[in-house]
Amino acid sequence: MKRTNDIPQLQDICKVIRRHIVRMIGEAKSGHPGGALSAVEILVTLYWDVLRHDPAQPAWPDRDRFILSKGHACPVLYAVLAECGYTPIDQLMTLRKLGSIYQGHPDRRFIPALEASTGSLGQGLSMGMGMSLAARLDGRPSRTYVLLGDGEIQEGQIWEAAMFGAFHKMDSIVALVDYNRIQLDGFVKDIMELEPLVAKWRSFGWHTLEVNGHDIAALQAAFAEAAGTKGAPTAIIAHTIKGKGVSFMENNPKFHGVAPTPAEVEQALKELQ
Ligand SMILES: Cc1ncc(C[n+]2csc(CCOP(=O)(O)OP(=O)(O)O)c2C)c(N)n1
Ligand SMILES: [Mg+2]
Repeated sequence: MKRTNDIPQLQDICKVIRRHIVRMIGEAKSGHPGGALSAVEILVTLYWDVLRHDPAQPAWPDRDRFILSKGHACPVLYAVLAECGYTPIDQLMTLRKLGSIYQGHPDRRFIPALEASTGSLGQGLSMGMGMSLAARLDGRPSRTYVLLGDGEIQEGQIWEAAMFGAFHKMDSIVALVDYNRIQLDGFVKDIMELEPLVAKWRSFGWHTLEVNGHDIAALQAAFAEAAGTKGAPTAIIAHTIKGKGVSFMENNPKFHGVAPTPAEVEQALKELQ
């Protein structure tokens, strides 16, 4: 892979990733397109520009860690890991098939480059805290980034981890909330409202930023600010659109966990030229 901080180049990579996501889930005939598409700019900015990592040495002890706590969105992570060179691109279309390394939720038994097996929502921030604390105790420079869903953070374990992070001054961890405003079968505001969300994270002692999660320059600035923040963890509330990039999936709760039909895949790929 060739790292870059150039926005047009990163946007081109996002398009490649979105095309993989749509094709993979279409081929599998099952999966979660909406929350994979909403997180594309976040993962691409991290993997191509921000994270200290090296696909040639996945076990490098000083690497930064990324945890996809909202594991159901794994097609975005699989496409990113494959494009970075961690895993085979030519197997992406085996998503969710028996024997595939690309299972329906991320599984470290099949992909050692994953930092965590996820999919049972609510656990990723706690795992990230452990990794961050271990890096501190070992005197390593590693930073930890955890991507959470907005529906996911209705879980109590998230707030236990949030308390831990502030109390232990975990300034090497960043919690990202993919604030696409839709959870499994409807809008967050109708199921269990999170607002005032920024005030919640601040009241838990986190340095808290709000960005447009599809604006790569804004994400780069937020990651830089997080890296410069000492004595407190950073939360980045990323406002996103579920299904981003595919007109009929955007902001449509149906595409949380429904695969596109072959005709819908074709239509989506036309839109993602
Ligand atoms: C502990 C747990 N409970 C329930 C589920 C089933 N589940 C999968 S996705 C999802 C909704 C997640 O919504 P959100 O966090 O907003 O994800 P996104 O919108 O980013 O797809 C639920 C309830 C799960 N995976 N884990
Ligand atoms: Mg959501």
